[in-house]
Amino acid sequence: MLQKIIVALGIFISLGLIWAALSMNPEQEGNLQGNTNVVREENGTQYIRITARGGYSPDQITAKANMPTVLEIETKGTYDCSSSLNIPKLNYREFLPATGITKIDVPQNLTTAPLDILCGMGMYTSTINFAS
Ligand SMILES: [Cu+2]
Repeated sequence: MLQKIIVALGIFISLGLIWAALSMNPEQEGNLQGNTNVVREENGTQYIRITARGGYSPDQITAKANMPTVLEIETKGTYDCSSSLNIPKLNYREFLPATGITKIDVPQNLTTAPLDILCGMGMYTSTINFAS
């Protein structure tokens, strides 16, 4: 009897752990993603991919300084405030489509100091740091 209860408890706890691991995974991936799929270079231009949904991910990015740069802001069923995009240094303030990729040019002379991206109310942010 006791053995059965222990086995049942074991299964119950295992399932709980698996469920917890599965449900945590997407967020962890987002945070651990780092720069691997975020910054890429093509034909002398640097592309920075940022996901806008419930905030901006990643929220800290390191890119190369003094390079023609294009931001690619990706929305995926984004209906929250992060679709209202504000980039003060670019005088950019637009509503993004709920789903899609919006490309924004960053002039090379603005790729030296950190560039802040904010939602319309300023509660979500992401910062691109340019390192030479
Ligand atoms: Cu907001």
